[in-house]
Amino acid sequence: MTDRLNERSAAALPGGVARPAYDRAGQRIGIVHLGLGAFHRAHQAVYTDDAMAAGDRDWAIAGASLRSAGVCDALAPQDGLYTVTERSAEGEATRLIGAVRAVTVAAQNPDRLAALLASADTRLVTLTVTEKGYWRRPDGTTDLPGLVADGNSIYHHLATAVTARRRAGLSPLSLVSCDNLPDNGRVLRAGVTAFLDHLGHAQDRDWFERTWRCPNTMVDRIVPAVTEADRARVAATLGLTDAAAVITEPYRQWVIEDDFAEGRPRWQMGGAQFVSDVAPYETAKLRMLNGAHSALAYLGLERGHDFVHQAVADPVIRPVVETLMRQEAATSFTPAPGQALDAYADALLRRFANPALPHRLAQIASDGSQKVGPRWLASLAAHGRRGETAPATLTALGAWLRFIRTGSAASPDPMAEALVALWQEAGTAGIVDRLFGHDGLMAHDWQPTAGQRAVLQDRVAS
Ligand code: CS2
Repeated sequence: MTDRLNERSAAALPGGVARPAYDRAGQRIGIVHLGLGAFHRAHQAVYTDDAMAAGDRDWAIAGASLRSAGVCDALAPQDGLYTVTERSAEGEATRLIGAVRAVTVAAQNPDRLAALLASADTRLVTLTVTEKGYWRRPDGTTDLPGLVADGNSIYHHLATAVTARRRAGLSPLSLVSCDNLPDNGRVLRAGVTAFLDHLGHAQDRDWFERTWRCPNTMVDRIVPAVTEADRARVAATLGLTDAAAVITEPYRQWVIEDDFAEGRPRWQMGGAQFVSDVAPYETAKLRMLNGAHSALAYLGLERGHDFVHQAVADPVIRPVVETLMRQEAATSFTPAPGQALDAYADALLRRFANPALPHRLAQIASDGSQKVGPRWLASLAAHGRRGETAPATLTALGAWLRFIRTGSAASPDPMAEALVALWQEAGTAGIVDRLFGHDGLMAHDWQPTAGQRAVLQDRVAS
């Protein structure tokens, strides 16, 4: 049995493992993060670690899981330390991350989270809570009854923070959504406002609207779920057990609207880009990367593949995905000046092909009802307006429709039950209209033209 990674044992790590280049103990907590999953540990925490290594102070992270205690249980005995291993065909590099200084679980200890959010040192909240964590209905409104019944939504914690900070005369915060939603900052702001309204907290709402900041961001890094074999390999590298290790690709990107209430770390030291308008980057990422990912997931699973690198090498699937990215997604919006979408597509195909980083299609196929809107439907709507069909995207959508017919235990979806019931009622002949036709369950993002409808109907049946 190898020893566990922690402050003390880390001193003996092999020289090849890079370590925090700053005094951890001297850093106060400046960021509270909601959703302490692998993506955060491989992304925002790494940029923050880079900023602190470059000399920034007091931006250490207190991470909160909303529900599950797994990550907290893994990180607490490790003093918040964990490693990030980047893997590619060229080899791998492992680095110790020191940015996370405290961990908690909101469902078990809401008061601890409230105290962190109401601390005078806290200046930022970052969030990775997945698409469904925003409680958006298919029509774009906030599902107030749903989140009120849940009782442990991001909005509960953020509204408590607004109230506590206003009453204590503390500074406003910046709320930085790092989830794959278009206009993620605006969506977050709308949800917090709606919940404060629901609570009847007019003064808090007013203060929040005037002073808090919710910049839009685009985040990107492929972070497959860690396996037992990964953990064993990391233990061999470290000579220590790391129960919170993450495995990822060398690539990472973070594009952020530079709109903060009380400063921010110099995340640019880790390569983050600050821009005035994130939209073209966010749209390219959602429709090209994530759009291709979801297409690979549903088409790939149907053809018996398990991983992204297998599906993208399949000669039946690859042309569909290339067309979806280059001819449909990339032409569905106006890029920023100098944004080279063809080169972006080339780079994405190379990243998807990385055999050193097996990425499960079932992981990507989960929560499809929350994902297909921004990934495919918005692009279909743009093409429909021009009288074009976008057949590759419709092929992918057809595969999703077949996928949700029976639901999948390996790829859960918050709307699974409703979708299975709809299929039972509507059958192959009716499902397209019941979902996307006038008054359809998902008609908000896109209603097909007659031409698109005919193609989709044909794809569902095939
Ligand atoms: C993936 C994303 O699981 C999914 O739906 O498409 O998590 C993807 O790997 C990241 O957005 C990459 O930045």
